[in-house]
Amino acid sequence: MDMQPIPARSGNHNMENYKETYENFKWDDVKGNFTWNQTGKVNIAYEAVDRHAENPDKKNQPALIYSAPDREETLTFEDLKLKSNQFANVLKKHHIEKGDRVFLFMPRSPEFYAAFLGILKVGAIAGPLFEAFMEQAVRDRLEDSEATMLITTPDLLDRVPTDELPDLKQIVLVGGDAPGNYISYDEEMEQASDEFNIEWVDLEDGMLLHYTSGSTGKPKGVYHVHNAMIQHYQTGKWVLDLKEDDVYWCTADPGWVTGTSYGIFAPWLNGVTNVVRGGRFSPDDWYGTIAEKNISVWYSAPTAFRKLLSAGEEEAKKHDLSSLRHILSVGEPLNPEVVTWGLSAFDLRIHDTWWMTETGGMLICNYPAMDMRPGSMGKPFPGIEAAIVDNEGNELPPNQMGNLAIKEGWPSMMRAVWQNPGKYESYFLNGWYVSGDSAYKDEDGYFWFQGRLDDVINTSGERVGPFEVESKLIEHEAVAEAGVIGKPDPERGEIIKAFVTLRDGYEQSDELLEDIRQFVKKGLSAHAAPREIEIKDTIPKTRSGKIMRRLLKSWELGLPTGDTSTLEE
Ligand code: 6R9
Repeated sequence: MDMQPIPARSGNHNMENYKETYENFKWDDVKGNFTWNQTGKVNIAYEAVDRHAENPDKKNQPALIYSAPDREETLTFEDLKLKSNQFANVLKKHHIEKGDRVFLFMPRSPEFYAAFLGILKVGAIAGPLFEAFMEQAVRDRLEDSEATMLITTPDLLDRVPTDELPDLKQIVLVGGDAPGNYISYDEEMEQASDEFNIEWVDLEDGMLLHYTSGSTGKPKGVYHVHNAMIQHYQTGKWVLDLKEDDVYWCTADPGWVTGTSYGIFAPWLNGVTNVVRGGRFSPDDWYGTIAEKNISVWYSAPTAFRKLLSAGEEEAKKHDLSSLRHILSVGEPLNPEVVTWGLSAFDLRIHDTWWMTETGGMLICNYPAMDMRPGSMGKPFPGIEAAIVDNEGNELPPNQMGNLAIKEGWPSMMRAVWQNPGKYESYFLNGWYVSGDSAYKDEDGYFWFQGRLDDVINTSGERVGPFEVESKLIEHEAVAEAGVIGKPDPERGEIIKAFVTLRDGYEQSDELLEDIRQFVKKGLSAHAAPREIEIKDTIPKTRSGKIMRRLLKSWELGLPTGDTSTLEE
């Protein structure tokens, strides 16, 4: 679909002199917005919350509006400061120190946000895990990070294999009783003081571990430091276009990077009211949330927009969505069709943004201040040098497809892959961070996403590593070998398709296929469970034993199979 550019919004946005700003911007200029620039005392939680709580004009402003079908609660910046102080005291009482890994495995709730900030206030490293993870996914992440404390709920406890996690010394239970050796969140919070001396850290000290999937091996721990606040703040200002009286809603769960960088840090660093909606997605619920909470800035994902689109425009028109003034998207390619739909459903542009867990913050974006070309991810953020490079790290001319790469060294860049320096190094080539995405850049500097260069699957905006799914599949008693690919799907972007061979004595049946599917769902997570499973006689492998997922994909899509010279007999 070829569409005309959609013009910039005129006036009244945070990036007024777009061209000038672009040319003159230096990351150093952003530092003046933080108290540490004067005091030398650094902590991202202080900048995000306490700073506003100490400002008489802001302390009573709602910081968090938590809303779920069964619960509504509002915390001001002052409330959030005190609650996170209390939790920091709980952590101190239980000997959590700077640099310790403290994981959170629970649904979004006010307790989650207080605990998350408390972890940062003691200088520890927070590891948020998506609540839908099952035992294997939880175990892998806690094992690799050597987390010593986990904060979870009684419901989720049976997915935490404590006897296999020798480093995990303490578990805090949120809600309900805390038997035996468990620490009760409610009881300890009641007793804890709401005064706390924040642990001042270095800008380069760790604050966050997000596990994410690659094409090989188990998920890796992407390590972020306090310095990321510089990027969270400034992209919040210029891309999310946050202003102090906005009511902002980021739909992502903090188990994913969007839910921390832009579901916690960007709004609060900018002193903006942040809405968190719990419960399940439905068009009525989401439109209702916008209308009821008067959402003005909304950051979501193509998969959600596509579902809203298929629900029909009447569904949108049932609600008063007039509070909306700015909409953004991340996670997958934003189809031009969706942009067109957005124009008519909301009378607003949907602004695509591109970035990754590893980049910690937005890098290529559509700004309110620029003309948008539907289908393009936009242009690099000021201060970001992006290019298309070949496999040797040489820049390619416009309109040539290649590796989307970023010049090393932006503020929110990951600083390590946890316990895996080799993996970290492998991202960099010739001074470039190489993303694993393919793209091209047009003559005017707009970037256009083309696809992944590795086998990573993007299903409904969630990154799934085929290796993790294959490993789980072959644990099933009937499965001998497995190969997993992403298969294009109009609503979900891709779905997970598994090819498996059966062990002797097992026959193909619908029950068996469903059993295998459920096995992955219950062992790993719902979003990693294959929607399609196909039985094969053999799984194609290279002579060195690597599964040839590319070949499986070509077969599936009826494409030419290309070079198969490395195929095993
Ligand atoms: C923030 C986030 C990263 C991968 C990335 C790319 C895909 C993200 C996109 C996009 C097309 C966009 N992706 N944004 N593809 N257009 N605007 O999503 O992080 O979960 O690590 O995923 O998602 O393939 O490499 P993460």
